[in-house]
Amino acid sequence: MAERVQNFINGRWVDSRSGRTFISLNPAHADETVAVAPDSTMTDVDDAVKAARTALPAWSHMPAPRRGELLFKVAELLTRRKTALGKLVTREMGKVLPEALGDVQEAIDMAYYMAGEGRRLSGETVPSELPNKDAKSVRVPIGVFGCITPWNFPTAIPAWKLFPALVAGNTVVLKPAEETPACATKMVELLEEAGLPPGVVNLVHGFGKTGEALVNHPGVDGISFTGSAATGRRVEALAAAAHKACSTETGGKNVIIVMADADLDLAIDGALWGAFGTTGQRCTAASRIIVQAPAYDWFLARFTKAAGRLKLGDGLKSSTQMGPIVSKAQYQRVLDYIATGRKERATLLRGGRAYTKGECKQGYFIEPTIFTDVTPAMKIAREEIFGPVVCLFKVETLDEAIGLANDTVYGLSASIYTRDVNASARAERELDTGLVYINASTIGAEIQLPFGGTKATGSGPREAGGRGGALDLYTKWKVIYRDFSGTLQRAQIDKE
Ligand code: UN1
Repeated sequence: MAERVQNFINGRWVDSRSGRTFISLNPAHADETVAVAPDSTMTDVDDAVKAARTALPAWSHMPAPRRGELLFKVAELLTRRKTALGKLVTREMGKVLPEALGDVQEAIDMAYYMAGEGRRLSGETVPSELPNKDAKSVRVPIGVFGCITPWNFPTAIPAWKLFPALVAGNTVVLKPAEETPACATKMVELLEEAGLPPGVVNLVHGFGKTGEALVNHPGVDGISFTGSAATGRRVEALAAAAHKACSTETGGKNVIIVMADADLDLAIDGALWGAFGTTGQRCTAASRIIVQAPAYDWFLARFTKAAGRLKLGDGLKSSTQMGPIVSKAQYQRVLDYIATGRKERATLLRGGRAYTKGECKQGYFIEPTIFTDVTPAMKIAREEIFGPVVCLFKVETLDEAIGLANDTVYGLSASIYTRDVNASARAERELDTGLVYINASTIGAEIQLPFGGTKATGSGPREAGGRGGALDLYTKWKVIYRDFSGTLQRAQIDKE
């Protein structure tokens, strides 16, 4: 049964003023509509931004621990609804249920973590150089934030953005991906149920033009975007031109290095999880695997065999190991990349086709695909594919592996499998990525540490927790000097 979802503006559920709608589908059964959602216009965005601006003074003045308490409630509601929400994630986005539950768990973890920030949000007090004067720095909210989220983590990524923004005292307008409007709506329903005041969180559904209206709106002070590299560049340019705070998290061309001395069975498990987990639709997915020569043939044979055994199907079935691609457009895009790889004369070792057997004929399934004989110049070696497609490379030395790993415009996640502590230390230092894993796959970042990458992977402060994480995006520093000497004291000048 298709669900009718709405925008949420100033505490009320409303349709778009345009009256237009769009639908989201179940990618495992594309004849099943999951939700009908409003296709929002600039006017709807304007209504949402105005509501967020109106709500800002009271929300930003509420003691941060009280804002944190509301997030604790959100965490509890999310925990209670985890199974239902997880099933919805699988239906609307396609990932297998255990991963969908992990998606919701990541949102729960972020809610608890950021709720605790309500009692920290700390700045510094430092001594003044003058008598009878004190000095401190405090974090203050940026204002109204526009948050634009992707479909691949339809509950976790809205949580990464909304929860730190809210605990820091910002108000928010969320524009979720058009592929997953029902998941975003459930998240916002939970925030409403937890008791957030009207206007503090607003939701506008729609496509790129809705997102662009949000980025361009003069009432928006900051933008947080996760999505494609091309759109990210555009968001960065628009935000910079208007002096808005901005963080983008975009593409990756993540890599696993397998040294010959590694625990190779473990490396196979990590490679399968990194390349084909979430059907390769993670920013952190491994799309390049570099194997040292003595282990190459063994690795190739085992990896190919294991990939061939993965069971494709509806993610709600417990036997399924790999779900569909999220949409027809993405499905076509991945198939086009596979065609490009063949044209570029890489060897298609396995997979490479749409999978239409049995129950999969109505869905957007693609076989786990492995290319070898890939040169670093090929498109499939350079561009983010965002599907179950992986390129294998053979190298002789660690230097060669690190050089190849860094030969990309992106820099999100990299991993090395080795038992050699010196090799792991060199990799840790020299891999130019935001995340480095030793003896673990490229995916599975934890929320209490900053998340993001180098080079074209994005710009601005990192997402998620910890020092150097999301609070640096959602707050700005204010420094306060208080002179209680009752005299004119001239810093730097009155020193004897
Ligand atoms: C993403 O794909 O955009 O590290 C986020 C991971 C997850 C988050 C991925 N915790 O794979």
